[in-house]
Amino acid sequence: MTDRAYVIAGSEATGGAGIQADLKAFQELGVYGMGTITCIVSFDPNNDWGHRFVPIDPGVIADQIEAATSCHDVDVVKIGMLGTPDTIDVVAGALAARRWRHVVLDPVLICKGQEPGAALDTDKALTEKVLPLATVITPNHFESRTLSGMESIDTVEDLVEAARRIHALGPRHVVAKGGVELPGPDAVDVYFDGEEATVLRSPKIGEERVSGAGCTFAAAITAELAKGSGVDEAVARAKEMVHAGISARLVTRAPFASVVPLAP
Ligand code: PXL
Repeated sequence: MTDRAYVIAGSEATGGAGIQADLKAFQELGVYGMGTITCIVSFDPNNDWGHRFVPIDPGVIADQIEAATSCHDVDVVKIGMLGTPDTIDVVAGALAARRWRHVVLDPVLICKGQEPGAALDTDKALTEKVLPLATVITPNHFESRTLSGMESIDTVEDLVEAARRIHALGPRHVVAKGGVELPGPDAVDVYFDGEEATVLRSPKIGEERVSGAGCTFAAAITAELAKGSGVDEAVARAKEMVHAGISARLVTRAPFASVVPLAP
């Protein structure tokens, strides 16, 4: 296990999503993982499993990034949930200060329990400061609508259009995920590399969202890139991993199942 990958993301204590899922995916794909925590999300079983959200002090985030990047020679990083404009500032600054072969951005936009006003500021800061640094971005259906400015995404053609529009915001590679929100029997993703749009499909496994699927997808892309795969190959392998992980999902006491990151 000599290839190394880095993740800057939030903690999600149940283990389904966030940095817990990311590091499992790295390990499963044979990559040594290191991680920096940006915020702590604790689902609330007494309040409909809503998110309790606590940001980490920006200085502590900077310290973690300094520790990880000083200790390890690493040039591939995944960015997960950031959560506040202050966090985005410190992470964007740290990213810009180094050369990265790949920055994989999972643009986690809203978190239940956050003020809608704060969420808008966060969306704007993410779009302005982090999107242009990303080499790969993996928006889900909601994030694709928000980032593309499209009112609805109902067909594969709409998803292709969203991927093209998001590409124009700066990232070199876009993987727009249809998930269970895009009607039809398949989970469809559109990979756009700036020239060509490729449609990836796998049969949907049920119609319910599974916690951590998006985190696992972006983490698996990151791990594969760390091992030297091309982006197209990394995306295809990540899709296989998410399919396997959703098939093996854990039923929990919460009203959602949790993905189990499994190498395909
Ligand atoms: O799945 C999105 C996500 C990412 N990161 C953290 C989360 C969640 C969803 O709950 O809590 C920390």
